[in-house]
Amino acid sequence: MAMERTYIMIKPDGVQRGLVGEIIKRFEQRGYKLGALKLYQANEDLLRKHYGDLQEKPFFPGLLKYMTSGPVTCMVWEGENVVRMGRQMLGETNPQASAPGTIRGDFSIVVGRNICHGSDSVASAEKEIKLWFDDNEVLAWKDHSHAWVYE
Ligand code: DAT
Ligand code: MG
Repeated sequence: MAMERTYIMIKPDGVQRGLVGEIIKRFEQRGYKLGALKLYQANEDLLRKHYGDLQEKPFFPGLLKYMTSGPVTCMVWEGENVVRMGRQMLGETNPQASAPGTIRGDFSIVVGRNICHGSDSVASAEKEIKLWFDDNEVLAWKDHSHAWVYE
């Protein structure tokens, strides 16, 4: 299985509710490696690019308002199969369909306040990482626990 990168973002409700540390902790403890991290105020332009496929949806104006209502926390996480595993850790889009033990299943109730974003494919992860980070913000570094996480 190839090493992958995914784009994980804690949405404004997750930041406001003090869940940044909890969410970082879950990815760290699983064994994934942090590649980039920043607190960021998103604007509509960037969000239209990020959520390009949803622009025609009736909830899109509300989604823009929500996502620009305060800072988000932008992260790159790296590791084996991290795109799919990251989505699994987040839970379903609708928190009420999310199992307990997932981030959305543990910390949220409605789809319009679902706490976090995770890339849905390797291709969208690479696109989203480029969109939210400059090249020099994403770091390559040697993780001392690599040999203890992987065979
Ligand atoms: P996901 O975030 O699980 O990848 P998505 O890409 O389909 O889900 O939608 C992006 C976000 O848009 C989602 O996290 C919350 C919002 N959203 C999706 N469907 C919605 C709906 N029916 N009503 C309100 N917001 C919705
Ligand atoms: Mg999505």
